[in-house]
Amino acid sequence: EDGSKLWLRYVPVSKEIAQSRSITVAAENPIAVRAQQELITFWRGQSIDLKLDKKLPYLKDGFKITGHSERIKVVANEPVGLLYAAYHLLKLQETDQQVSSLKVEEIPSFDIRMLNHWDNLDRTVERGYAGYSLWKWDELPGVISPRYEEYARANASIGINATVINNVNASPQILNTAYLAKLQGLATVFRRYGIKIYLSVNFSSPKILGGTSDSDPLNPEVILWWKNKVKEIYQVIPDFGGFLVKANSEGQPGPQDYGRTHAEGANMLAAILKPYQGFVMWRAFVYNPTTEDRAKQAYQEFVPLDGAFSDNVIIQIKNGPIDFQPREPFNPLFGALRKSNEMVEFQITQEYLGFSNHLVYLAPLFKETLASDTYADGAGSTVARLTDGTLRPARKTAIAAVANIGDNINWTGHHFAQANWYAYGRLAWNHQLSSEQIAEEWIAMTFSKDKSIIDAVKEIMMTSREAAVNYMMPLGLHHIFAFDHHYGPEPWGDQKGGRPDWMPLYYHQADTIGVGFDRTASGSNAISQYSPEVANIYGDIKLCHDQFLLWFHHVPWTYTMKSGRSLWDELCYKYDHGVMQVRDMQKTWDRLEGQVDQQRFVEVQSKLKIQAKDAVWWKDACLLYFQTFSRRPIPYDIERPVHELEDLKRIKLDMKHHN
Ligand code: BDP
Repeated sequence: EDGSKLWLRYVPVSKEIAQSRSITVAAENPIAVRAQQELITFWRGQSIDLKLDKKLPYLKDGFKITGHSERIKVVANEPVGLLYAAYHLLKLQETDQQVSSLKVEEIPSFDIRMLNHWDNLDRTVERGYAGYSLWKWDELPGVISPRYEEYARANASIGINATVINNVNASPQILNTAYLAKLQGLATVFRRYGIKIYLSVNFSSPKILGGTSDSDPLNPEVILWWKNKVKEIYQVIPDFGGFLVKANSEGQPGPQDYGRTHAEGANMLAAILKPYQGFVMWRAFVYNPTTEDRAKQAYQEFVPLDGAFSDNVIIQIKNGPIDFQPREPFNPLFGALRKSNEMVEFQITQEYLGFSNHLVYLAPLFKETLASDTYADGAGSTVARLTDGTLRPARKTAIAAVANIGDNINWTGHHFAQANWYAYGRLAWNHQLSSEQIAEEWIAMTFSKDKSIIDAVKEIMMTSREAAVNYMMPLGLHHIFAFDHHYGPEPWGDQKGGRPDWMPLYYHQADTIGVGFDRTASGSNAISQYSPEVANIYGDIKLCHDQFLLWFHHVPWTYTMKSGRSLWDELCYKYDHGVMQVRDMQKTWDRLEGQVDQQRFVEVQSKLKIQAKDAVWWKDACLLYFQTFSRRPIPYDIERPVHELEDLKRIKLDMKHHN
């Protein structure tokens, strides 16, 4: 049990079962035939008829299942809908749900359900903690690793239908003719599972690859280069999805290098992709080391461009305004862009959540953002409804997340990190599902169908995200991790010569009075970027939820919290609680010894030990450091620090070798 099978543990049926029922498909299509094949091999129940019905466009790539004990009918509007239905049926089977009378209709929440790989061409993975890249460029296209198909199948089983296979910090070489042949090899495998390939592109590609004089998006020579390149791509990959672009961000080139706007850059590419039905995902992750609050910069950059983007451009926006922190308020761009397509970008890889060492179930984080009410179009304008087309019609709706997948035998480095890949796919398919429901499905398919085991594992998962927030950055603290690797705590960090907006001091603003970033009108006024209904709450120290308090306010150490404690005491209790939550996760897991397979039991147990030690490390580092400002005792009823602050400051991890 090395975890390589993920949640796909179906067992082939016996000959007798196979002969006792029929699985038919009324379509020639290879994806439809694959759906049939999966069911022939693994379905233990009654006969099934799969059928395409082009008269049901409202289903999109979803499906309808009706059935009774003798026969099940599956109808879909697209072949891939039949495949999704097959996995749906197998999920019902694997989670012991009844299939004797079925009435199911599933229509996906988002049209484009996408993974973003941050994989480099040398097979290292930016912020990847599960080994090297899955894509073996040196062997492609001659050798097609069986893992490509396993990857595609796993994605299809949860409804993912799009993948950006390379890093947003993109090498221009990905567009080289030699690489396009390799991509064709991948695309051929993915296509069988209804997955489209997209590419991250470097905005300077024309100049670097094509030798044009510059990469100005208005330069006809540059436009011609892109036209030819796009044509070449579609010749080898006719169903190519489009481009993802990180421009003028963290040193990447972009249209602003030539005095052009993000819209001019995006629209140039969009116009070229349009005849092929291609899309441009243009990232809003832009900020510069200016005096302006980093949390405000993307909004300031993009809101003035609202209305200028073509209809096949989707602005891809990180869930929060800073950068995938354990907890952030929603990004104020959601809803504020009224005439542009918007999509959420989540991060599944745990860059700021303990890498693949910490067990942190991310469904609650994803749901928190999706359920956030922006009030942009009145009450109920949640991030989910603003991006899924229900409030604002869009040509295509989309959602993306940065993958946590590598060539590690268990795919994601931590057995439980698989649950985050799974949960993301399930929420992209149906954002109404609850975190608990998704956890239950995943546990039943991955570990055990035993109710008491499901309950215990679910308890661990459901505690884990809040635990991580508590032991890392409670009460709205953010960005206080070590500057280079982002693993451990470094609230004291002020790397000489480094960008001020990459330093923890910039974000926590601790002094002898208090701690926290004043983003109210008396400070950076970032709250003004939210609708008044939201700003009134975030901006008022009395109304602001504890979880965002230090995100929006500089709060005195003596301030009385809702709990009645002082801020300082509350902070101490939060860190301590986080540590205790991890200890409880350990206890619950240890009780499962003998009930889950030994290999995964021990591997998870070892990782939980690291997590428990790291939680204490975070707690001690942050409390001892902040205590130098608060000059108050750590409440005597909580665990005493076991480290010296000066020792912690000396820890230097070489995280480059973390993989
Ligand atoms: C940050 C990562 C960096 C990415 C960047 C991005 O530290 O490696 O390139 O986001 O999303 O979180 O572009």
